[in-house]
Amino acid sequence: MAWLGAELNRHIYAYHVLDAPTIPDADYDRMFRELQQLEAAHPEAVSQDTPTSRVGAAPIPEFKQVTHTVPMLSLNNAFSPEDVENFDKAVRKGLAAEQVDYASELKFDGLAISLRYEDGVFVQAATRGDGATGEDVTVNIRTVRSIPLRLRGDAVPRLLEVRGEVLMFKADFAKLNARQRDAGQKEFANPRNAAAGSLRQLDSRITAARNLRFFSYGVGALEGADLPESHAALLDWLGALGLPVSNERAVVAGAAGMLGYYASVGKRRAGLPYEIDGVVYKANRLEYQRQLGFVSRAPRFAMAHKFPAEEALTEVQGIDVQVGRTGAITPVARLAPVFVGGVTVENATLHNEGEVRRKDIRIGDTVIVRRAGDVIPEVVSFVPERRPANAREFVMPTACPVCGSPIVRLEDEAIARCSGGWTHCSAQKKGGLMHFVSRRAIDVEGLGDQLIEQMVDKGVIHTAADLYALDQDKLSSLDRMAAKSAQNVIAALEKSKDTTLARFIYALGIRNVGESTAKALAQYFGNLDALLHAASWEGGIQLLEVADVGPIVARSIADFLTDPQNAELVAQLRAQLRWKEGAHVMKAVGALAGKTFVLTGTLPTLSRDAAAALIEAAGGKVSGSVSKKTSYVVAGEDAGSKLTKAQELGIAILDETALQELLAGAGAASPTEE
Ligand code: JCF
Repeated sequence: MAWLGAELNRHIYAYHVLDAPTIPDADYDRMFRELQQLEAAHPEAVSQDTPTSRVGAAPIPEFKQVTHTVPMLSLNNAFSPEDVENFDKAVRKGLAAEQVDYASELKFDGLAISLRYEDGVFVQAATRGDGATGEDVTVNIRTVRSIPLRLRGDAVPRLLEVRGEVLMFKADFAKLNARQRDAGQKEFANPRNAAAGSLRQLDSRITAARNLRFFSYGVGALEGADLPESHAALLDWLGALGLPVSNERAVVAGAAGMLGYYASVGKRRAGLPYEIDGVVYKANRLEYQRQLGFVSRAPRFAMAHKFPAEEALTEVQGIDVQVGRTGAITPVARLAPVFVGGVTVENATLHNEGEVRRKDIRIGDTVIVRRAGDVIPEVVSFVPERRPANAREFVMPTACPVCGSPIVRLEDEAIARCSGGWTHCSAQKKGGLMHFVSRRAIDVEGLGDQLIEQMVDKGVIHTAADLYALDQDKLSSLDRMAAKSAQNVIAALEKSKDTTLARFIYALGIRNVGESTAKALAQYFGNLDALLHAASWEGGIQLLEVADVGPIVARSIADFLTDPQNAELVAQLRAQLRWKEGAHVMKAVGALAGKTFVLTGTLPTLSRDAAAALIEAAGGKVSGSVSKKTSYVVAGEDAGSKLTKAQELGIAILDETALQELLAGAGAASPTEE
């Protein structure tokens, strides 16, 4: 039992703290079950740090209160560079020091807890509560796999209280909400609430299913060991004891160093796997921390520098729909202006009709609006207590508010679309043009949204090709268009003619074709004709050869490029624009590389060309005649002499099913999937 427990704890540490799994899940599960059986038979010998205690336990009636031996502090907040400079000034004054080094770390947006280890064994966990007393969440915290049940190493202190933050990663939050949704249960507004809701479960088996994480950031009570010299060394020490410590930290010099750290974290904030609401600075030397001491409930030696809040409350004054460049109809909440994520927000997306119903957002509701990074603001949820009696439900229009065409929604698609198309619907026309000229597409500098709107409304342009027919005369008929500005627009259009195939493909605004797919297509086909040819042949099956192009994307490309109006536009544009064309080289990479196939007879579902395309997509070659070099002959109904020859030469013969199996094994994209 002791051996199994120690082994399992070692694997848990490797997996959850080091992120480096050491055994297959199945082996782990087998050992785990064996330990559970032994413990059931020998309850007197169950170890205090047994990994089986991590699955949670039967519900408890209530949480007990815990009095913290060393109070859990809060931090003073800084919101501006001046606040940080004043903090540094006060610290230097307090220490009579020229310059001070600060340990800088992330301020995780979770819940503060305190973990108690006696002789290296985890014995208690408590929430922060009011800082003096919290709640006993020991059984719940046991389920957090990255928290060690026994500290590592020989020199463990007699008593150690570790302070840190429990949180939920963004990906786990998204998965949890998807599960809640499927189960018809309430979704959480953000990862912080999800973490809090998961930790404060009287039934710890629920906590066990939620994948909470933990990062340590400090120490409370300590006996039987000396603290290191600095905060940075303290965190290293906690890491060496087997506790999770974030490595997103730095020691920086003075106010300039702190502001530099703040800016660098701010840039990476959206890409971090968890949410943070700021950064924390602490005078790095613990001796300095002792000298500086505390004011009321917060330390003088530390400061939290907050990022602008990403969520705020405001009122929904109306819900309209917007028509995107692909005709997508998006419900948009019109909001009472609110400052969130560093800007004033008046509109927030509700994504689609299903989302409005699911979140049950009504006109008149008070809602949580979220603006994270540069992502468009969205409505997260409404506040039930503040719903007025006259709150009105949103009604999805049946006709496009811009062109009046019917709004259609395909089965299985969340998005409703205007059926007018860009030729009919000026919203789509404008959206398509704005996308075409945008910086990452054809890049026409200084041709703004308002100008495009005006030109479409006045009928000066209809398509992207019309842009290149603009002249001084046509432009000067527009409002706010001085001769100089008109010249600038013409010069920018001229300059934009030198482009790349990838930019051109992206600029077309084909549904599901973003920048990276456009690049992959340009790279694979090398020239426009090869792409057009692939798109027009067998429903675009050849497009599947391009990495990352699946059946849905291939269908969008084929539909777009074979539409007569789009084809004409492409022809007009290629006459205006210039890019370097390359050869279309078929590369023989993939699991069937080096294998030669011969097709004969009629296959039950695949045309000969489609079968050949699939084989080539997996790197194989298709040849017309059977020889000793042939790897496989694929034979269908009415196969003739090629089949006979293959039988004579003893070459492997496949039917369509066997071919499909071979392709599936080769990981080739199959058009019958999805
Ligand atoms: O990550 C945090 N939310 C965090 C909170 C980090 C810290 O270093 C803290 C804290 C709260 C109090 N330090 C103290 C003293």
